[in-house]
Amino acid sequence: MSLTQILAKKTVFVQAQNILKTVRLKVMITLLDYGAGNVRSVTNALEYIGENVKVVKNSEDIISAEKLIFPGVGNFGSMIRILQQQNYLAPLKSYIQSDRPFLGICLGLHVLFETSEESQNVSGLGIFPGTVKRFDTALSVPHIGWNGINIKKPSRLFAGLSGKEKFYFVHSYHVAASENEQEVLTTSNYGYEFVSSIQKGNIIGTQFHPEKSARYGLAVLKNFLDMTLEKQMPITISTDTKLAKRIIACLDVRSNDHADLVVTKGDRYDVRENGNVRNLGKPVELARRYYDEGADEITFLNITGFRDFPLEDLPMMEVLKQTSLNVFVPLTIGGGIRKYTDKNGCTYSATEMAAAYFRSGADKISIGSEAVQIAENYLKTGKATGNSAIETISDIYGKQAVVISVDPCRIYVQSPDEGNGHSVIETNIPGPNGEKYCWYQCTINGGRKKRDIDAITLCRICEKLGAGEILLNCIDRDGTNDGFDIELISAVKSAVSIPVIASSGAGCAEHFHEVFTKTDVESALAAGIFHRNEVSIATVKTYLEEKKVEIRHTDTI
Ligand code: 1PR
Repeated sequence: MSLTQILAKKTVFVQAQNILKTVRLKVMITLLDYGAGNVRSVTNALEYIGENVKVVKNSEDIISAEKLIFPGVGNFGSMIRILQQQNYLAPLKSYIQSDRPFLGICLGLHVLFETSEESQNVSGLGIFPGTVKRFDTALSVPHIGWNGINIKKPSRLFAGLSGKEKFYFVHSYHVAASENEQEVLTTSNYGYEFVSSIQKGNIIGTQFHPEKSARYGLAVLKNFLDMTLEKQMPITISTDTKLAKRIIACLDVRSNDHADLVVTKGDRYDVRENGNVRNLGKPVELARRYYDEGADEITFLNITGFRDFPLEDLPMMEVLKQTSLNVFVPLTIGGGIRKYTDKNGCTYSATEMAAAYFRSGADKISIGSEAVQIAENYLKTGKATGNSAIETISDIYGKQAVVISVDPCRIYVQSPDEGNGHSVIETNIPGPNGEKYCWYQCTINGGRKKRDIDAITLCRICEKLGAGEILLNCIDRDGTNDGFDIELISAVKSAVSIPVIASSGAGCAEHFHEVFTKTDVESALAAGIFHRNEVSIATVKTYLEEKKVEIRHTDTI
């Protein structure tokens, strides 16, 4: 055999060996889905980084898994109950006890503990001793948004990162930093220090959602899967992390007169110009653009959802599915979430509609018109029914998944007595007849119908029923570029203890600074200025940073 032939044979042999190695290394990632919440995000994130995903269909899939990820959402007690019903609990425990690679996300971290204050008398897996606790802070709960990490121990999880990155958190319960100190990888601060990731052998839990933490989150997922990585310490070791103020891009979506689904934008909710629905772009493309530009969250509002039936609105579901394929920040969807009877007499609950949105890639749903009707019923009887859309959806998916979208407008009055029992505020923006007082009237069906309930009362009732966040629009300011209605936002923010998203009226970066310094809102949303390319998300963030407002930097990897 000639030297050339020997070399050629050797090359083929080495190539074959490499192929074999790749096949052997390419382990299928098993994903534990127990039916509540958005496993689609995790699947999308894993597939985006080139992994093959298998979703658990029976207990055998857990037993035979080589790498298991458990993205838990919702309520601790109902998670354990469902795991038990599906015969997943014992196989999960024995998988973890065998020390094969496991990543538990959020509730998937909580399950590793003995108990949780969220559901007394329900036992977790007890891999770590201790009880998961409810946040006990004057800050808004749930803790929602992008927060940093304090590195406590070297690990492969944060290899290649600087330690200054922020990750997306959404939770009301946490693991105390004082427990299991040996195993704590990172802590974060929200009122006080809590555990944001933990590791014992190959068992890892993160309180934050890597699948929703943009490119740095994807890097964490990759690091978890790469068992060949050495333990590393990121360069920066911070000691106190800060929650960033979120900048949210909102896409009002509806069909135009040619039946194309378009992003539109109104002036005080009127989306037509010369009789035609304004067309500002395609939903999936715009969402992707805002993700790249650093949006901390993206909201889709199906603005004609009140008259359509969302379960038949397949294009809207498709928008979510397509967007979630490569947008790795939280996605909220609203519009038409209510009980509905179709033309064949079949009735669908609001929870079924929400479930369809979650399955299509939504992390949160927003309820508008239906929330007003739920609150009106509550006011009539003074009692929660236990079966309203707010209660049922938050019960299954967790309160953090339920946003209430409020569409109020100002009603001026000469004195507080003229408010007919509504929450009247004194205003610095006098009414047309010099009125110094106003209240904020709720509307439904995209501002078309006014209701006899004020925005402050609505938000209080919705919080009581289990809502996790308020999206506070303002019809008077919508599309005007005049700035947020600071008086409305301050009044609502001080009436509730859940996070509030300020919306409507942003016209320049200074307006974001104003709303973050004059009120305590956690986030601000805008539509028109972003769609019309008048101000970019990056410009807003740079301005806020110069003014010392905490923001999340757009990832550079
Ligand atoms: O009532 O549960 O079916 O939900 C319908 C949803 O659609 C509600 O959240 C409602 O706010 C929204 N909606 C309905 N009609 C309109 C409309 O404009 N005709 N859009 C509409 C409301 C308000 C904002 C907007 C901000 C920021 N859009 O979300 O994006 O005001 O705008 P800006 O920065 O340009 O000022 P349901």
